[in-house]
Amino acid sequence: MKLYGSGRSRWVRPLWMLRELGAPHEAVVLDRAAGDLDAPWFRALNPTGKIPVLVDEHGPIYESGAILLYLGDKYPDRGLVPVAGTYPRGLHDQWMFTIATEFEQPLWRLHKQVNKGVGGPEVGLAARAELDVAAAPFERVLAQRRHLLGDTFTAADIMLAHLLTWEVAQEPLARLPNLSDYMQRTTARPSFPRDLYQGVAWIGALNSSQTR
Ligand SMILES: N[C@@H](CCC(=O)N[C@@H](CS)C(=O)NCC(=O)O)C(=O)O
Repeated sequence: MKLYGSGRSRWVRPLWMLRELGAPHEAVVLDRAAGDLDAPWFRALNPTGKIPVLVDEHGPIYESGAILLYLGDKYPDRGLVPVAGTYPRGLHDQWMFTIATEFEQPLWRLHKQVNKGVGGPEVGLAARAELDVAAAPFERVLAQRRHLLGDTFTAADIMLAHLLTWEVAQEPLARLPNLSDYMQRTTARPSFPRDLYQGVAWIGALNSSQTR
């Protein structure tokens, strides 16, 4: 399998997943500044021109959440995704979609407003308010569980934890102790692509919580 992406973008999600699975793969680093995402060969893999893209013997697949589910199903014995058709799988996918549609969206808008000037301050204010609402159920659930589904670490945790590593998430995280602890705990896993986070001050900042 080949995984295309770069940096600390959403390709961290499938990279982390592949490492959790112990699945043989080649990580292909693209040069976004050089226009790799616009190259015809890349558009043939993903017409949206975005990373990550996974290519296996069947062909390309994009959308980070879809890649995680695909990989989890491909390696069922590893238990990173519950078996299709079971209630735990329903709950797992419920979290995946909640993360992608409710949590990621305001965070992404906030990132674009703060770091790229997309929209005025009112866009940032609205995104922050939406984010508080979206984070509340996660903060409550993680008061009682180590991971979203309980004791077991799953692909949904990769989706959520990666979002929590974004710079723009750090200010809200300071008010969300359970999510903050969870981010430290999950990114302390040996399979987390820590090599991509050199110099990122908030990763590994709360050493005491990593032992929980
Ligand atoms: N919903 C998609 C979003 C993919 C996405 O927006 N990727 C960004 C990087 S994190 C990208 O490729 N942006 C285009 C660019 O950098 O030009 C997913 O989760 O895979």
